[in-house]
Amino acid sequence: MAEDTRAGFVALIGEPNAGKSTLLNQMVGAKVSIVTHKVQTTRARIRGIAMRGDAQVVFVDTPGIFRPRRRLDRSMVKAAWGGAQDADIIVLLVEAQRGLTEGVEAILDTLKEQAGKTPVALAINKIDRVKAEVLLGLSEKLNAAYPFAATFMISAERGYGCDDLLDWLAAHLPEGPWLYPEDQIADLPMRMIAAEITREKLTLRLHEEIPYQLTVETERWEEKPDGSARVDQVVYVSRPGHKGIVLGKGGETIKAVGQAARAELSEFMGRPVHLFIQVKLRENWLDERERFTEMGLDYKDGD
Ligand SMILES: Nc1nc2c(ncn2[C@@H]2O[C@H](COP(=O)(O)OP(=O)(O)OP(=O)(O)O)[C@@H](O)[C@H]2O)c(=O)[nH]1
Ligand SMILES: [Mg+2]
Repeated sequence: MAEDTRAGFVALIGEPNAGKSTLLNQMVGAKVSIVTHKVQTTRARIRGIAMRGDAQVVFVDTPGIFRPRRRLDRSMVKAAWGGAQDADIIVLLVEAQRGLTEGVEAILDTLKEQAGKTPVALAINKIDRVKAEVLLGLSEKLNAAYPFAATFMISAERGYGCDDLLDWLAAHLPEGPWLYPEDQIADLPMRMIAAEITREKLTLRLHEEIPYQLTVETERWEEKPDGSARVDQVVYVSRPGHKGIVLGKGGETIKAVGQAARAELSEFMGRPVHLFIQVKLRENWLDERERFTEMGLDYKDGD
């Protein structure tokens, strides 16, 4: 074992839609965490692993931090702060065009109480969307509001500034042995990745509150002798009217979702997948402990 290796956890926190999952995927070089243009896409902590020289950087993608209303929302926000607390370094993502919002101020207040000795780096994201002049002022304002250990201007989507950020993180992690095998890129069971991919396709196709009222679970995973896999999933919806909407006219919505999810899952695994999705009404799923456990959330956190 090399003596001068480094390793540790880097928590990505920020408001919903700041680009945390996009950044995790960019750093890992593969799509590990789902991304949509909608807020509150990520529901639990998702680990993605990047190697940089002698350092292993374990990124922890977290749900966006917002003012929670439902049990699920409260569990998500707790999971985000839990990720920050367990991390060696915290990266706060702030959207360049939105700037120092009330939501960001609230996050800074909690960081002041809770970050303790954990260094917090600022990453101003989506710089491709604003003029350069805006960035300097925003960086000054944010640095006046919180003693960040470093500031980076990035585009998680295009990769701008991401190398510098990764270099800095790698250099600031504690010395120690790597935490995962060198070639591992994610720490999430395959059945959960599969469920997340389907939930992404549903979120992209369905409108208004429907994506927030459903969950996807992989119920069965069967390896076939020919190297393919059969995957059975259930979409739970909480309202009687939602089942028909998720299915679509003549089942066309769920069919399109299934095709898109199957294509992505097959590509991720590098082999064929046969995906079967059922839609079930389960009015109380948002109050069921087992559903939270399946998502990787702690039910008690919602109390
Ligand atoms: N233009 C631009 N868009 C970006 C960039 N990074 C992320 N996005 C977009 O911002 C949206 C939200 O990205 P996500 O990565 O899902 O954001 P998130 O912070 O994980 O969101 P939650 O999981 O809901 O908290 C998506 O449409 C991304 O494509 C960027 O650097 N530039
Ligand atoms: Mg996310």
